[in-house]
Amino acid sequence: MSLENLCKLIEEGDAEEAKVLTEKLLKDGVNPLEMIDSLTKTMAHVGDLFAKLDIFLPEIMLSGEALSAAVEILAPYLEAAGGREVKGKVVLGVVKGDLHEIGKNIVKLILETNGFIVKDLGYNVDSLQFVKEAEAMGADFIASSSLMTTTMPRQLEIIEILNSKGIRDNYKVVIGGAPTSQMWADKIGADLYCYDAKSAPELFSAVLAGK
Ligand code: B12
Repeated sequence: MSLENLCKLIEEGDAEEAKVLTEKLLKDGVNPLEMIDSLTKTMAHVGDLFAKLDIFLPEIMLSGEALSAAVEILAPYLEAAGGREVKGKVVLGVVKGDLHEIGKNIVKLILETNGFIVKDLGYNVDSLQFVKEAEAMGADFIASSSLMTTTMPRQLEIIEILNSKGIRDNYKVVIGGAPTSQMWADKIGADLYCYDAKSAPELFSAVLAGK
């Protein structure tokens, strides 16, 4: 049984078998970050099937649940690999109107296991709440996830609120999520776009160091 089999189980939405195989692959020494990469690609493929009407919402939901179940098994293995020094404070959430939280949960896990303190605001988070929570926490980063073209403008809204309060320079604004891009980050004036969760710790540190 290989990583390919695990991807198949996620696609089929078989959470129970996915958990068993995730455990087995980890014991066989497969890198947990490599697993997350492959599973993320599988979910993108599931999304394409949905877009083509080859599958419907219940199937996506089952795949999402299976992926979350696998990530739960992966969590302690990532934690074991993490560092201890505090590298920065992050307010993280999924923007208003958007319920896609799996990617955000992975980002949280990877940041935390790499020495960042993360305040997880959950999903469907009002733009003003990102800002209020960042002020309350004294955060270094405001990081938002958007999975739909219809909710991406909320990432701009967060920056507009910071500008209107005159506190834009107090925070590094980070954006992520499948439909977002470097081009979108440049357009809205975000400090950082992250393509995936794996690269987040290094990129966050570089942006904080002004590199
Ligand atoms: C799973 C899923 C769902 C699940 C969500 C379950 C959950 N608890 O999260 C359910 C079934 C609930 C769902 C519902 C809907 N969905 Co949906 N869904 C998906 C799907 C298949 C996968 C998303 C996912 O979890 N991927 C896996 C994770 C790990 O990847 P990721 O989120 O991209 O995150 C990675 C990176 O992007 C990055 N990252 C993400 N965020 C951030 C943030 C920061 C700060 C950083 C640093 C990095 C980062 O790190 C992650 C790991 O590397 C996508 C397809 C796709 N291509 O994305 C469609 C998709 C996003 N959904 C879509 C749609 C249309 C819907 C619905 C409207 C369906 C409907 N008709 O009701 C509803 C909307 C609900 C809402 N209001 O949000 C469309 C969106 C189209 C658009 N407008 O852009 C997509 C693209 C499918 C499609 N091709 O049509 N969905």
